[in-house]
Amino acid sequence: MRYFFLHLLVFIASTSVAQQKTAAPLPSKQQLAWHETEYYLFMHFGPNTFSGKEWGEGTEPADMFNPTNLDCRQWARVAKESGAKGIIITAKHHDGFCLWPSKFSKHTVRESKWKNGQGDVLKELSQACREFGLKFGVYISPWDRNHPDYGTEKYNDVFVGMMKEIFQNYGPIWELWWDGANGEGPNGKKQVYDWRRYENTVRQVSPRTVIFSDIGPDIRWVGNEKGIASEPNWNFLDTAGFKRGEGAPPTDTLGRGNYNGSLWIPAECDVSIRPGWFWRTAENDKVKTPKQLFDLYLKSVGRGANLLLNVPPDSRGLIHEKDSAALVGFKNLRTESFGENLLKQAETYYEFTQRDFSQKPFVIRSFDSTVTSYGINLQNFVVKLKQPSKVNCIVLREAIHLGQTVRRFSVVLYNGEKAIGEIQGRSVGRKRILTFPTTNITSFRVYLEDAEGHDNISGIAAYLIDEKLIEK
Ligand code: FUL
Repeated sequence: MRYFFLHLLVFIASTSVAQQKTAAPLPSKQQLAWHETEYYLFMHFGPNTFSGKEWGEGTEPADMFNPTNLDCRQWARVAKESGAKGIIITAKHHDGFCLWPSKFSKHTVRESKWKNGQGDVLKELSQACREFGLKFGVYISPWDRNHPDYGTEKYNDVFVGMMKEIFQNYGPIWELWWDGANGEGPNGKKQVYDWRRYENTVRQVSPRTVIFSDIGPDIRWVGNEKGIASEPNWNFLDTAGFKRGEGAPPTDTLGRGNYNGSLWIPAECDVSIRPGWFWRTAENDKVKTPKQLFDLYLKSVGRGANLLLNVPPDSRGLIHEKDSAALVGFKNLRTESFGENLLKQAETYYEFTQRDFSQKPFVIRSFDSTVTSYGINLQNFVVKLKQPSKVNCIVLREAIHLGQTVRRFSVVLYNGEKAIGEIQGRSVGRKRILTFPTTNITSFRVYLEDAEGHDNISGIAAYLIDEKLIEK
């Protein structure tokens, strides 16, 4: 803790973009854009929606898939209204049923009664996403309990062929979600997945797609299915020697990342709004409440990760009323909570200290959590509020295009000269939401400890949110 600075009366700051050395690795352009998507929906849909199973056997008749009223525009509208930035659909789950008429399978929408075999969920959903300005992503399970070639080398051709079909017919595909599961197929054999070939295919056919799996290459699994990121959460991972699925790093490593990891592979938190991944009537009364969803938001997005919230369409082919109501409530809580940045009212009162005292005092303008284009290179700084205010939430952002360099920080709350509270943490990353008991403050200081002189805080905000949302 650098209390040395506490007694300094002169606050000096600089707006210059920190261009000193940044720690490698850095995010790719696609990863940076992905970070900004923050929260989006997962949709598990397929024969399981009609059978009530979580993992279909692959022997379910294709006719089982028969939504009575499928409306992908409704899905997109609900997603949009809830503030989600995209939708990732299970194009093929472990049961092998394809939601598009793939020429590589005989177990698809084409073989179902739905729309007399003329339907195509990927087509309808990709169009709806485009119409509503949402990103479109696809989950595709390499494990296939239906395909006769599964367990043989030929299946790798099938899987590659399916991915190509998807990219060519329904692209652009924003995120591709690879499930690492590797069970037995209809012939009792497990497949030896040719991950290298799969990855090369995606890079070749759709270089802008970000690929998720336990170990990336672009986005990693957070190590749990509860929607919770670790604190700290490093955007780095070492993948050498690890495999997808059973050979993946321990789940707590996936959660935290590697402090000095060699690759930029940030965490995505997947979780379902219901107990299961697929819709079933019995769980209509078990939909998570807006408050629970808000709490997950704090523990995922608020720890620098992204939130992938599963909202499974029902057997009508619609997002159930209970789920859409919860999503609207969730959206409202975020709007109410983060609608008024208390630091915005008095931007001329921001004062920042820097070690270099030769500079003139400088007031930073429009310094809020939406600023991403620059960082300020400070060891610590003070934020003075215009008037004493009740605060229980402070949000920090790091200019991650310059890397993730903040390794430890603390925020000291002041009322006048008196320090009345302190919040400590380790990682900041794309966004760090700190909550604490409501405190009446006049200023606070942010200390970037272990700073090496190239830390880049690019955004800061303070809020007073409903205490019920953050009570322990
Ligand atoms: C897991 C699957 O086995 C679950 O069914 C679900 O799709 C989840 C998101 O990934 O690996």
